[in-house]
This record gives sequence, structure tokens and C-alpha cells, in this order.
Amino acid sequence: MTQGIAILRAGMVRAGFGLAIALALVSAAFAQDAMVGAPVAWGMGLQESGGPIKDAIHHFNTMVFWIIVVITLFVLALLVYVVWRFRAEANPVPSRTAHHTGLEIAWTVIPVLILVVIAIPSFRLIYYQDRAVDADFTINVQGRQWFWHYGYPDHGNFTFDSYPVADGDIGQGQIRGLSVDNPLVIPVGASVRILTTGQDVIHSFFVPSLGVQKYTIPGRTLETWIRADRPGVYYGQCNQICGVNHWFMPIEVRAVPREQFEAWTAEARTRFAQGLPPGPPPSAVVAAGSTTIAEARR
Ligand SMILES: [Cu+2]
Repeated sequence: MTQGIAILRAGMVRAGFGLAIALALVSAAFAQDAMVGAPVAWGMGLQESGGPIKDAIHHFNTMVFWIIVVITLFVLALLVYVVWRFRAEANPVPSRTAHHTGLEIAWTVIPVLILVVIAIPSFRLIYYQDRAVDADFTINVQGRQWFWHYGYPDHGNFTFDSYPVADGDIGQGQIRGLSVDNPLVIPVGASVRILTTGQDVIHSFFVPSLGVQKYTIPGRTLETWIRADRPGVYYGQCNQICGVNHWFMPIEVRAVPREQFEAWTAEARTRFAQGLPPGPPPSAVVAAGSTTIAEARR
């Protein structure tokens, strides 16, 4: 009996120790030059880039921005000129010209050319985001009312749920409304295929700093991919209005060096082997009127 308890205790200590090491390794990654992909107060423009897809989005955004600037300045200059040149006292007898073939061809053809110039890199970007060429591994992402359900089919097929951290439990380095209990973990520099699906309604897997946004649609599987080139933590949210607890679906992606990722998957395989306690049924979260996740999950 006593011996049994001792063995049990040793086992628990070992399991706890292993998990602590894995967590410490994951945290250690952030001691280095970890980046945080999150919204900032008074932030302008796009979020900082954590990988190649967001870099491509940045380039495309910059190109379109300057095209818009040139067009806006051109139209403004035309307006100012017309207001000044054709004011009543400078131009008492207005022209009755109604057509000018050359001008009409120009203001049709030039915008078409501008749209073509925008369309070519735009389509190239869409196809670049569409699928991972030679992905290192796959993560399954399922949107549910109202939490995320993740699966690692290439690492022992473990799955787990991801819920936001309750306001009262926010720790150091965590962000209210964005940090979660079980983040997605990926290795730095790996191309990760993401397969999305929805369990109930349409959700959307959206992590701005990694340049990913993909609907999760019930009965369908969509493909996209992510790659983080820097260790860090990248936040996102479900950005498809999916019901009353839409806000309850933040996304936290942690990019760590490969060895730490391997250690984490080994640990996670054991930890999630029996699966976490199932998430609360949607009605329980709402009906209980609970303000904390801990309450809601009880
Ligand atoms: Cu959602």
C-alpha cells in the first residue's frame, strides 16, 4: 500500500517535472529576441511581420499604398487646378464641350492598366498563401462555438482545446483577451500546413503577424500555411462573427526552436493522451452568466 503510494507519488513528480522542463524550455525561447505579434495602442498600418507570408503582404500593401498616394495627389491637383482656372471671374463664358474621344479612351485605359498592375502581384500573393509547398508537417485547426480545437496528426495525433485566460488570471507577459491556456506551438523556420474546418458555424483562423486568415467551414477542409522565422508569440482571433461568444476565441501561436518544439510535442502527447476535459457546452457558458473561464469550465 505504502509502496504503491510512493510509486504513484514518484510518477506524479516525474510527470510534473517533465512538464515543468518543457514549459521552462518554451519560456526560455522568449528570453532571446522573441517577438510579440500583437496589436499595440495607437498602432498604425499592419502588424509587424513574423514570417515570409506577412512579408509578402507588407510588400504588396506598400505597393498599393504608393499607387493610391499618386492617384490621390493627381486627383487633388486636378481639382485645385479646375477650381482656380475655371472660377467665374477667370472664366466668365463656360465651355460647352461634352465629349473628347482621346480623353475618354485615356481615362478608361489608364485605370485598366493600373488594375492590371495591382492584379498580377495580388493573384501571385493569393496563390502563395494558398498552400504550403513541401510542408514540414500539418496542424488541424477546428473552430468551435466557442473555442479552438487543435490537432497534430504528424506528432502522434494528439488534440487539445484552447481557451482564453480569464481576466483575473492574466500573468506577466500575457495579454488580456488574447492569451490562451493552451497555445499552438510551432518550430521556428518550419513550413506548417494548416487544415481548417468548422464544427458548427463558420469561424475564421486569423493571425495577422503570420499573414494567415482562413475560414473554418463545417463540412469542408481548407488549406493554408504559416511559417515563423523568428521565435516569438503571435496573437490572433477568430475574425468571423460566429455567435454570442465570438470574443472567446483568441489565438496564440508560440514559435520556438525545433528542439524545444520536439520536447513540447513529446510532453503534449502524454498530457493530452486522455484529452482535456471537454469544453463547456455553449449554453453552459452563456446560461451560467459566468465571468471567468474557470467558472465556465467547472
Ligand atoms: Cu469563431
